[in-house]
Amino acid sequence: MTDDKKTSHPYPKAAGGIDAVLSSTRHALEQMGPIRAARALYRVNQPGGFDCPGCAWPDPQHPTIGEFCENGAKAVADEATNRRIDAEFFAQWPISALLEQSDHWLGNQGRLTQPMVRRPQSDHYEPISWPEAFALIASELRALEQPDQAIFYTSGRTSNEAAFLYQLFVRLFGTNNLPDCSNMCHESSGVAMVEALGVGKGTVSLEDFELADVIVILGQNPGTNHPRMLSSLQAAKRRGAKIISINPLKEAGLVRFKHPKQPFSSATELTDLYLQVRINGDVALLKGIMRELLDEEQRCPGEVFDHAFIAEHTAGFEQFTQALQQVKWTEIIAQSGISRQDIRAAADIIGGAKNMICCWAMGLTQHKNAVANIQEVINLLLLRGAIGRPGAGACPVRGHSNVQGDRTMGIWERPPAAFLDRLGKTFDFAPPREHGFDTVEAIKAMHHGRAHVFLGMGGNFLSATPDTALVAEALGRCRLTAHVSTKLNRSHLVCGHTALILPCLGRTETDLQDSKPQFVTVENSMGVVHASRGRLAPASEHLLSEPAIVAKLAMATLADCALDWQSLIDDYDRIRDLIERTIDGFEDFNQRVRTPFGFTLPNAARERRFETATQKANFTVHRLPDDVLLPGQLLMMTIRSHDQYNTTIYGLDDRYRGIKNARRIVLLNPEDIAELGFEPEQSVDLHSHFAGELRIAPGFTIVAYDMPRRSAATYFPEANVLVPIDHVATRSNTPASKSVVITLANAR
Ligand SMILES: Nc1nc2c(c(=O)[nH]1)N[C@H]1C(S)=C(S)[C@@H](COP(=O)(O)OP(=O)(O)OC[C@H]3O[C@@H](n4cnc5c(=O)[nH]c(N)nc54)[C@H](O)[C@@H]3O)O[C@H]1N2
Ligand SMILES: Nc1nc2c(c(=O)[nH]1)N[C@H]1C(S)=C(S)[C@@H](COP(=O)(O)OP(=O)(O)OC[C@H]3O[C@@H](n4cnc5c(=O)[nH]c(N)nc54)[C@H](O)[C@@H]3O)O[C@H]1N2
Ligand SMILES: [Mo]
Repeated sequence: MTDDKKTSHPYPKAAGGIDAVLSSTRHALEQMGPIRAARALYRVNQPGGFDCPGCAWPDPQHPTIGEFCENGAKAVADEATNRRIDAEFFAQWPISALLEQSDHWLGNQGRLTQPMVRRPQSDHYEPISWPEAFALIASELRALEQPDQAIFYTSGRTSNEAAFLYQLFVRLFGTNNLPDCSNMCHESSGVAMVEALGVGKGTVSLEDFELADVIVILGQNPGTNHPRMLSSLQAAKRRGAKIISINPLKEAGLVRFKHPKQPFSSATELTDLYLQVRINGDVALLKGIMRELLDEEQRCPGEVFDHAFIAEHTAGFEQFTQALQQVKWTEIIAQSGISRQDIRAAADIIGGAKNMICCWAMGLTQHKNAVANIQEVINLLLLRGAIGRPGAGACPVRGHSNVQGDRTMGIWERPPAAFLDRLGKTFDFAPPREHGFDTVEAIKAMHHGRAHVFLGMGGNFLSATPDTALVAEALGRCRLTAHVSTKLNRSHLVCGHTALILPCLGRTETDLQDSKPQFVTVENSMGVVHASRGRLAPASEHLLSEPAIVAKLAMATLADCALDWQSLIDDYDRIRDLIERTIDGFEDFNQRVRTPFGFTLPNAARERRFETATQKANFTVHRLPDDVLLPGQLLMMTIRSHDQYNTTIYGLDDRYRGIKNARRIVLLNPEDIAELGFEPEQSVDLHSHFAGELRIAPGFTIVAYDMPRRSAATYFPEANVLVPIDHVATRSNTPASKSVVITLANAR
């Protein structure tokens, strides 16, 4: 085999640098051409411009031109592409033939340009007018026996304005069936933090990163998924802060970074202590670190724990420390895979630092015991009094650019009663009180014939959810599936009886309503709400904005609704006025959001007010997880490559991991490969084992990789067929897609 054909290559010495600049330029030019590329990228994350559709990492208050990253540029290029899909494309391509194509190919065909319908039994999408499309959805919705038989999914790019109208429409229609991508993402963080701190959001701002002395990064790969975060980490390091990275893989972006704006400067070593924890070994590791801190505190009372904070602001400290003393070191070391010496080193760094921030993402949230993972992080922060103090706090790093805002707007299948009370009062109706379906429950409801209509506001429900084959059956049983989308994806190809594609404007595009340009608003990962204005010409004259689609759907569906939906669409300020009347923290919304950097929503925990059951921040006690791997079994995590945005595949490389031109790969420890009797570059089938059920994904190439024993890594969404629908996090119901038990078999 020549070197070029091999999937695995040495990985780069540093993340960022000139390669990042070259890669973003190549994607931008390929998709947009030079003029559109320059126009689009000039406006990203600038006051008066649009919010990057990449991740939810906040923008600095003093942006310089080019305030985006390689992967932000790819996200912009993907939306602002010059390529188009029209009616002729769908006439040429039967749905059955499109299903044979890869996700990469589907996404590369360009922007959707007009509404399309797939009639029952047909193998083709054909054009449909907007009024007919709305009438069709309305008639299917009105034909349901109960509103709870419809499902209204949301992905996290939807603006605050669209999200607010959408949840209002859905609740006026009569259901709380509002599952969203958050159910698969940071739901575990929300559940864990609400119980422990009284807020479901992070407690830090970007300025806190300028004051932190130690930053702990768990289960997150910012070099790929939040590249702008590396600038904050670099600045922190240059000030002398320490970084501890906790991750089974040695992610290049956590090791070394070269700022792409200074590609010829020297690289910064980011991580001081890299702990290659076993998959799902975090509870054990965190307990180990806290145990060391406790021992040190007992040796030097008052030196390690923040007793004033603990006494005044927390509950459950005694039970917590008692339980911590019971944990056996042998179990901590076996489960975490980290030596006592390294655990001690982490405790020394943490104990010696005044201000600590803990950041985390999917490596903690997508496990059976995800809520426990996050609550152990909170326990650690509480011991050090590291909540509600400058330079310290909890930082769950969100994914989609407005996933946090969508929740604030009420996209939530379990809305708090107080939210429904206010909504009912503002709009003079009785909102449904029963909790709706989350993502996993929605799949089961469709599969069992308890839900018959699926509407997706963005996203790619089929490919993003676990157990792909089962979800395909579930969607196939619906009377209607309809997707509001910018780009073609696999969810459009697995149709209900009737299926609709409703193409919408993207964030980069001008949104004219009643001949006036509108802007929308978004909330980033740190609770800052700001405006986003698209400036590019829309991909097609037939596109509608998301708020307009929701309003027209509401007008078609809700016969006796007194609300003047059209006037809301004519001027989005009117939507914002209604948000202000319904949701706390949005006082003078229209005025404050017009300031260059927007405004920050209140966050009680940041002010050391804990709106929990005890009115204190709660320590929580968790058992060690009881994962048992039988001989030959491995624990598999499904992760993102550098060339994808969730289910959108930009390319086939994973540069920071040295992978070229391959996505159906499985990363394994070299010793496991040998012990199991396989070889690198060999093709294998992956078998997933859960509760006596077997799921198979054929044809994965083995790649030897520096990672803990008995662990495996594959890419999402290719490996989603292996994630069992019932394998979910306790209490948050998030699919446990980072702990799937697999075995390897010779490829059939
Ligand atoms: N370019 C780009 N940007 C994105 C996205 C994208 O797909 N592409 N997606 C967006 C979205 S929606 C989200 S939610 C975020 C996701 O951002 P991340 O959470 O960074 O994404 P994942 O690839 O799922 O990475 C999880 C990381 O956790 C590690 N990990 C897995 N299991 C464990 C474990 O048990 N313990 C520990 N300590 N670590 C573990 C993996 O090795 C990996 O480094 O990124 C957002 N930004
Ligand atoms: N196995 C496994 N599964 C996972 C994960 C994992 O780590 N492992 N991660 C989970 C996570 S964290 C998340 S957030 C979910 C993501 O789940 P989703 O949010 O459902 O998926 P995306 O791939 O982000 O959705 C992409 C589609 O959104 C549409 N789109 C893009 N921009 C816009 C827009 O502005 N408006 C509208 N209306 N549509 C738009 C395009 O048509 C595109 O095809 O996946 C989850 N699934
Ligand atoms: Mo996410």
